[in-house]
Amino acid sequence: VFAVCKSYRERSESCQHSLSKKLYSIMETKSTNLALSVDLTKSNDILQIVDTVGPFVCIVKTHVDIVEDFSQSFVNHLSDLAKKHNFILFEDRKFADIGNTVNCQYNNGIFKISSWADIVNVHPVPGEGVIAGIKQTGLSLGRGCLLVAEMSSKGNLATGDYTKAAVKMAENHKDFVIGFICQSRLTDDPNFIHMTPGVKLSSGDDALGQQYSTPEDAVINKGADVIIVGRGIIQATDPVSTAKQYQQAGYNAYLQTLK
Ligand code: 5BU
Repeated sequence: VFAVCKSYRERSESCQHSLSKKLYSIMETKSTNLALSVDLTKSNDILQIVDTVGPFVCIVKTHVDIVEDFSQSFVNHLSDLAKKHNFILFEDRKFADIGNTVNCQYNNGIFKISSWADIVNVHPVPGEGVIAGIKQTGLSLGRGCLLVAEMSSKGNLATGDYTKAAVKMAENHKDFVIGFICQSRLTDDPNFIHMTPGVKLSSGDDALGQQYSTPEDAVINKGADVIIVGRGIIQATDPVSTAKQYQQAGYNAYLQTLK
């Protein structure tokens, strides 16, 4: 077990970024470390599941570019639900270009991501410019950014020195980088939140290289602060009761790390 075995309240006090503080206080208030990855293609389906599962999650993660009927009204509704149920919006855009281009992609086009997403993530592969590009707009809006330091997919290249370099990049931008998408505990610095995708109640994989671990494995062995769950919930017969199961499994695992 890793060294950061602090309660959400303590973590909230020992991190700097206002968004991290907000996230930890949501996690504490709602007793949840569950992020819902709402990978659906119709805005009404997304809004419906988010409204019912919202009480059990601290984050809703989107892939806005798969929404067929995207509109400003969809984003307004999603933001209303974030307020209603007290969760944070994370657009899983994985920016990966030069700073100027990612800044344009963050602000413009149909999605105008910077106007509604509290958190986005970036691949460190282009170098620090990718962070600077997002930060140029995001910092003054109070947004935060996660670095994809490791991936859950089979054969991915985000390992070893690449992952170490990602941690260094994050340390150079503590005012804006609030953590990592990762598969292991990368640092004990309380400023960095570790979020882990590839989580399902039973481990295994899918047909396209996704590799799953259980909530317990992710939190206790891999050191995840937040578990990210997509199909495990959205493809369940009863997404609400399944979300509760993930919430409980994730939260109980967290409680075990405090012992
Ligand atoms: P799943 O249905 O629980 O497998 O969905 C996982 C989500 O997390 C999906 O939106 C992916 O794009 C996202 N993801 C991931 O699975 N693995 C990674 O390493 C990263 C993101 Br980064």
